Amino acid sequence: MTKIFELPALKFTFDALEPAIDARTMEIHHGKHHAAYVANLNKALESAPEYYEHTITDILRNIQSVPEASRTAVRNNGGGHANHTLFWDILQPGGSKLPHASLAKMIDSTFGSYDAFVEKFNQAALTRFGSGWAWLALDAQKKLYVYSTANQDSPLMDGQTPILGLDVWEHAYYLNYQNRRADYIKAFWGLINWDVVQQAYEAA
Ligand code: MN3
Repeated sequence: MTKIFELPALKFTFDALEPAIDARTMEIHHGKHHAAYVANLNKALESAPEYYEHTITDILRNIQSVPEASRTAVRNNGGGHANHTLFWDILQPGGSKLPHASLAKMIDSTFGSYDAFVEKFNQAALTRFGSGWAWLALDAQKKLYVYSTANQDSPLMDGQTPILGLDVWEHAYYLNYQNRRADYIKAFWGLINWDVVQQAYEAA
Protein backbone atom coordinates (compact mmCIF):
# COMPACT_ATOMS: atom_id res chain seq x y z
CA MET A 1 0.00 0.00 0.00
CA THR A 2 1.23 3.40 -0.85
CA LYS A 3 2.04 5.49 2.15
CA ILE A 4 1.25 9.13 1.95
CA PHE A 5 2.66 11.82 4.20
CA GLU A 6 0.59 12.65 7.27
CA LEU A 7 0.34 15.57 9.65
CA PRO A 8 2.02 14.48 12.89
CA ALA A 9 0.01 14.99 16.08
CA LEU A 10 1.30 17.56 18.56
CA LYS A 11 2.66 16.20 21.84
CA PHE A 12 0.91 19.02 23.74
CA THR A 13 -2.35 20.99 23.60
CA PHE A 14 -2.65 24.17 21.57
CA ASP A 15 -2.57 26.32 24.72
CA ALA A 16 0.36 24.50 26.35
CA LEU A 17 3.00 26.96 25.17
CA GLU A 18 1.20 30.07 26.38
CA PRO A 19 2.06 32.83 26.99
CA ALA A 20 5.13 32.44 24.73
CA ILE A 21 3.06 31.09 21.82
CA ASP A 22 -0.71 31.59 21.99
CA ALA A 23 -3.26 28.83 21.43
CA ARG A 24 -4.86 30.42 18.36
CA THR A 25 -1.46 30.71 16.62
CA MET A 26 -0.69 27.07 17.41
CA GLU A 27 -4.09 25.92 16.16
CA ILE A 28 -3.75 27.75 12.84
CA HIS A 29 -0.04 27.00 12.47
CA HIS A 30 -0.41 23.25 12.96
CA GLY A 31 -3.94 22.67 11.72
CA LYS A 32 -3.89 24.97 8.70
CA HIS A 33 -0.32 25.84 7.66
CA HIS A 34 1.43 22.54 8.41
CA ALA A 35 -1.61 20.56 7.24
CA ALA A 36 -1.52 22.44 3.93
CA TYR A 37 2.18 21.66 3.43
CA VAL A 38 1.42 17.97 3.93
CA ALA A 39 -1.58 18.02 1.58
CA ASN A 40 0.33 19.93 -1.09
CA LEU A 41 3.36 17.63 -0.75
CA ASN A 42 1.12 14.61 -1.32
CA LYS A 43 -0.46 16.33 -4.31
CA ALA A 44 2.93 17.31 -5.76
CA LEU A 45 4.04 13.67 -5.62
CA GLU A 46 0.99 12.31 -7.45
CA SER A 47 3.04 12.40 -10.65
CA ALA A 48 5.99 10.66 -8.97
CA PRO A 49 4.27 8.26 -6.53
CA GLU A 50 7.41 6.22 -5.89
CA TYR A 51 8.44 9.08 -3.60
CA TYR A 52 5.61 8.24 -1.19
CA GLU A 53 7.81 5.35 -0.08
CA HIS A 54 10.74 7.63 0.79
CA THR A 55 11.25 9.52 4.02
CA ILE A 56 10.90 13.27 3.79
CA THR A 57 14.52 13.54 4.98
CA ASP A 58 15.74 11.44 2.05
CA ILE A 59 13.62 13.39 -0.43
CA LEU A 60 14.99 16.74 0.74
CA ARG A 61 18.59 15.51 0.87
CA ASN A 62 18.18 14.52 -2.78
CA ILE A 63 15.90 17.35 -3.87
CA GLN A 64 17.79 17.74 -7.18
CA SER A 65 16.75 14.23 -8.22
CA VAL A 66 13.03 14.95 -7.80
CA PRO A 67 11.46 15.31 -11.28
CA GLU A 68 11.62 18.92 -12.35
CA ALA A 69 7.87 19.26 -12.80
CA SER A 70 7.36 18.53 -9.08
CA ARG A 71 10.61 19.86 -7.64
CA THR A 72 9.60 23.38 -6.63
CA ALA A 73 6.37 22.19 -5.01
CA VAL A 74 8.26 19.43 -3.17
CA ARG A 75 10.95 21.88 -2.10
CA ASN A 76 8.37 24.28 -0.65
CA ASN A 77 5.86 21.83 0.78
CA GLY A 78 8.20 18.97 1.65
CA GLY A 79 10.47 21.54 3.28
CA GLY A 80 7.47 22.95 5.11
CA HIS A 81 6.48 19.48 6.34
CA ALA A 82 10.00 18.57 7.55
CA ASN A 83 10.70 21.96 9.11
CA HIS A 84 7.45 22.07 11.09
CA THR A 85 7.79 18.44 12.18
CA LEU A 86 11.19 19.27 13.69
CA PHE A 87 9.86 22.50 15.20
CA TRP A 88 6.96 20.82 17.06
CA ASP A 89 9.31 18.10 18.21
CA ILE A 90 11.80 20.41 19.91
CA LEU A 91 9.15 22.50 21.68
CA GLN A 92 8.03 21.67 25.19
CA PRO A 93 5.89 23.63 27.65
CA GLY A 94 8.35 25.34 29.98
CA GLY A 95 11.39 24.04 28.09
CA SER A 96 14.17 21.99 29.68
CA LYS A 97 16.93 24.17 31.06
CA LEU A 98 20.03 24.19 28.85
CA PRO A 99 21.93 22.01 26.39
CA HIS A 100 23.81 19.25 28.16
CA ALA A 101 26.24 16.42 27.65
CA SER A 102 28.13 16.22 24.33
CA LEU A 103 26.05 18.93 22.64
CA ALA A 104 26.79 21.47 25.39
CA LYS A 105 30.53 20.81 24.97
CA MET A 106 30.29 21.15 21.19
CA ILE A 107 28.34 24.42 21.48
CA ASP A 108 31.01 25.79 23.82
CA SER A 109 33.90 24.72 21.60
CA THR A 110 32.21 25.96 18.41
CA PHE A 111 30.74 29.27 19.52
CA GLY A 112 32.74 30.05 22.68
CA SER A 113 29.82 29.77 25.10
CA TYR A 114 26.10 29.06 25.28
CA ASP A 115 25.42 32.81 25.44
CA ALA A 116 27.51 33.43 22.32
CA PHE A 117 25.60 30.68 20.52
CA VAL A 118 22.26 32.23 21.54
CA GLU A 119 23.41 35.64 20.32
CA LYS A 120 24.47 34.21 16.96
CA PHE A 121 21.19 32.30 16.58
CA ASN A 122 19.16 35.38 17.53
CA GLN A 123 20.96 37.43 14.90
CA ALA A 124 20.28 34.78 12.26
CA ALA A 125 16.58 34.71 13.22
CA LEU A 126 16.23 38.47 13.44
CA THR A 127 18.03 39.33 10.20
CA ARG A 128 16.32 36.75 7.98
CA PHE A 129 14.46 39.13 5.65
CA GLY A 130 10.89 38.10 4.94
CA SER A 131 9.95 34.48 5.63
CA GLY A 132 12.27 31.71 6.69
CA TRP A 133 13.93 29.78 9.48
CA ALA A 134 16.93 30.01 11.81
CA TRP A 135 18.88 26.82 12.39
CA LEU A 136 21.44 25.01 14.45
CA ALA A 137 22.67 22.34 12.06
CA LEU A 138 25.47 19.82 11.61
CA ASP A 139 27.49 19.32 8.45
CA ALA A 140 28.82 15.99 7.21
CA GLN A 141 31.96 16.47 9.34
CA LYS A 142 29.73 16.91 12.44
CA LYS A 143 30.63 20.56 12.75
CA LEU A 144 27.91 22.86 14.13
CA TYR A 145 26.60 25.85 12.20
CA VAL A 146 24.08 28.61 12.91
CA TYR A 147 22.43 30.22 9.91
CA SER A 148 19.06 30.96 8.35
CA THR A 149 17.24 29.82 5.24
CA ALA A 150 14.57 31.50 3.12
CA ASN A 151 11.00 30.29 2.71
CA GLN A 152 10.74 26.59 3.62
CA ASP A 153 14.25 25.65 2.55
CA SER A 154 15.81 23.05 4.82
CA PRO A 155 19.48 22.55 5.77
CA LEU A 156 18.91 19.01 4.44
CA MET A 157 18.96 20.54 0.95
CA ASP A 158 22.51 21.79 1.66
CA GLY A 159 23.76 18.45 2.96
CA GLN A 160 23.37 19.53 6.58
CA THR A 161 21.27 18.04 9.35
CA PRO A 162 19.09 20.48 11.32
CA ILE A 163 18.82 19.75 15.04
CA LEU A 164 17.18 23.00 16.24
CA GLY A 165 15.01 25.33 14.17
CA LEU A 166 12.94 28.44 14.70
CA ASP A 167 10.14 29.42 12.33
CA VAL A 168 10.35 33.18 11.71
CA TRP A 169 7.50 33.39 9.20
CA GLU A 170 5.03 36.00 10.38
CA HIS A 171 2.35 33.28 10.65
CA ALA A 172 4.39 31.85 13.54
CA TYR A 173 4.11 34.93 15.76
CA TYR A 174 2.03 37.75 14.26
CA LEU A 175 -1.19 37.31 16.28
CA ASN A 176 0.66 37.64 19.56
CA TYR A 177 3.69 39.75 18.67
CA GLN A 178 2.73 41.64 15.48
CA ASN A 179 6.01 43.15 14.20
CA ARG A 180 7.99 42.31 17.37
CA ARG A 181 9.93 39.35 16.03
CA ALA A 182 12.69 39.89 18.61
CA ASP A 183 10.26 39.28 21.48
CA TYR A 184 9.06 36.04 19.87
CA ILE A 185 12.66 34.89 19.42
CA LYS A 186 13.41 35.66 23.06
CA ALA A 187 10.35 33.65 24.19
CA PHE A 188 11.48 30.66 22.08
CA TRP A 189 14.47 30.00 24.36
CA GLY A 190 12.13 29.11 27.21
CA LEU A 191 10.36 26.41 25.18
CA ILE A 192 13.19 24.19 23.95
CA ASN A 193 13.31 20.52 24.84
CA TRP A 194 17.08 20.03 24.85
CA ASP A 195 16.70 16.28 25.38
CA VAL A 196 15.19 16.06 21.89
CA VAL A 197 17.90 18.31 20.43
CA GLN A 198 20.56 16.18 22.13
CA GLN A 199 19.02 13.02 20.64
CA ALA A 200 18.99 14.62 17.17
CA TYR A 201 22.63 15.63 17.65
CA GLU A 202 23.65 12.10 18.63
CA ALA A 203 21.67 10.58 15.76
CA ALA A 204 23.14 12.91 13.10
MN1 MN3 B 1 5.35 27.93 9.95
